[in-house]
Amino acid sequence: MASENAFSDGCAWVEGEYVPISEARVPILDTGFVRSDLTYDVAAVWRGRFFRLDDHLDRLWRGCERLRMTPPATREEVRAIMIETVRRSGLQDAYVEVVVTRGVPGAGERDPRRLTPRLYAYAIPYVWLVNPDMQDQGGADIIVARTTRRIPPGAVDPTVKNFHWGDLVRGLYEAYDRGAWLPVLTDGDGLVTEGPGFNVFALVDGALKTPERGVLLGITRKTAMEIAESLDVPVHVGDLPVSDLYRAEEIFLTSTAGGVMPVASLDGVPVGDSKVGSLTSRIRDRYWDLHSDPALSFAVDYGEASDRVGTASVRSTV
Ligand code: PDG
Repeated sequence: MASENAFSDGCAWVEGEYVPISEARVPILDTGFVRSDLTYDVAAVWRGRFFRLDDHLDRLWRGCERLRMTPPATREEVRAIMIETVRRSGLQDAYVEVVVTRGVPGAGERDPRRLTPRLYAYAIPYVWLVNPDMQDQGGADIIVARTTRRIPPGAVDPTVKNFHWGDLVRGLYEAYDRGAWLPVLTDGDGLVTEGPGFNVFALVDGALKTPERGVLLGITRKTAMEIAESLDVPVHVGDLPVSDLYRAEEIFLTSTAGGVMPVASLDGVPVGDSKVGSLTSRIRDRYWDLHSDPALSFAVDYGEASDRVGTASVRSTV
C-alpha cells in the first residue's frame, strides 16, 4: 500500500515551500549549481533525535562568513526549517542537509556581490558510507589514491564544506578499479587528508592520529576525539604521513553519514587482524550511545504541523 505521507521518502524546503523530495528542484541558473558557489552542512537524526545540530549550524555560519555570504534566514529559522523537514517526513533516522548558495544572477550578471543568497534544505533516510553489516564484519576496504590528490587548501578551503567533489569522485573510481570500497586522498606530498565524505584516524604507537590541515573539521571527528580523550587515549592532531597509515594498528573513518566506521584493509592488506579493532569498537559504541545524550541531542516533535515554522514568515526573508 502506498504511504499516505507524500514526504515519507524525504522532504525538501525550496524557495519557501516544503515539497516531497522527488519534486524538489533547483533553479538552473543558481550559482550553487553552475559554479559550486555555496556552502552546506549535513546533520543526522538518529532514533528521532537530532545530534549536535548547533555544531553543524556553527560550521554553516562560519562557512558563509568565509564565503562572504549572508544567509537569507536567521539561524533560528534555518534550525526550525531543518526540524520541520524531518517532522514532515516522519523519518526517525535521517540525513538532513542544508545548503546556502550565492543565488540566482539576473541576465548577464557576473558580480557575485550583487546576488542574494538562497537557502535549500532536505531530510532523506539516513545514509551509510559504510553500511552496518560491512562495519560489523571488519569494516571497509580502502586504498590510498595514487592518481588523484586532494584539492589544495589554497585553492578551495576544505574547512568550508563544499561541493568541489571532482577529486573525491575520481578517487572513488580508483578505489573501485582496485577492488576497494573507498579511497583516502593525500595532499600530494605524502600526508593523508580525507576521503569522499569522511575524516581519517589511525592508531599508531598507542596514540590516535588525525590530520590537521587540508580537511573538513568534522563534527564526528570532534566527537571521536572527545571520546578518545575520555578513554585516556592520546590524540595527536597534526600531520598524518601515509607511512603511518601503513603501520597503523587500527584505522577508522568518521562521518555524519555512517558514524565511526572501521577499516578492514588498506591497499589489499588487512589492518590489524582485519576484525574491528578494540579501540575503534569502543569509540564506535560510545558514539552511538551519545545520540541519546540530552547534552548533545534533542528529540524531534513529530506531532501535528506546527505554526512555529510559518512558511510565510520565513518566505519573506528567503
Ligand atoms: N570530510 C568531507 C569532505 C566531508 O564531506 C565530510 C562529511 C566529512 C569530512 C566528515 O564531517 P562530519 O563528521 O561533520 O560529517 N560529509 C558527509 C556528506 C557527504 C556525503 O557523503 O553524503 C556528511 O556530512 O554526512
